[in-house]
Amino acid sequence: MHPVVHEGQLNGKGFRFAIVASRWNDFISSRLVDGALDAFEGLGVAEQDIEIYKVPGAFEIPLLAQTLAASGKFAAVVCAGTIIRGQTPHFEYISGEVARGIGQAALQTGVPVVFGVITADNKDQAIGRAGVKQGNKGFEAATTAVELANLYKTVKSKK
Ligand code: INI
Repeated sequence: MHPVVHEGQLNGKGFRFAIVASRWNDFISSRLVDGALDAFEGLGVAEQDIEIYKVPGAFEIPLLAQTLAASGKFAAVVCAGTIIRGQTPHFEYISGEVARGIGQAALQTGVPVVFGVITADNKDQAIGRAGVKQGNKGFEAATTAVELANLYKTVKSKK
């Protein structure tokens, strides 16, 4: 049997994307944004088709991501932030809420909202996930966003 397999292409040309980035641990989160921009550029997304929105902390990411996804302006939304266990006794609550909220933003809007948030035990671990290319969670999230933009375009065109 050879059923049809649908997979999103890694071509970002003509799609618009939003990045929601939090400022907590900005020395790491800004590297995630750089990684996302690097991936978008490599996949052919035009600079004018990318908008970056900044929020104070990761806890603020889901609502803005959901609002942007619901706006109909973007093919996908990339979320970038850094939550470090050692910095807060609320680590589990914040991480859990952010992950749940980002997932819910996608489900409630029908627009891909991609999880590019680092949840790490310590600063070194977080830095290790904000390196170059495949070692950068922002790069990975933007690549996922492009793939999903293409996949959903295929799915919607088949209605
Ligand atoms: N926000 C983060 O993005 N990362 C963290 O590590 C963090 N810690 O450690 O507390 C953090 N807290 C702030 C939170 O996201 C909200 O901005 C704040 O609670 C206001 O709602």
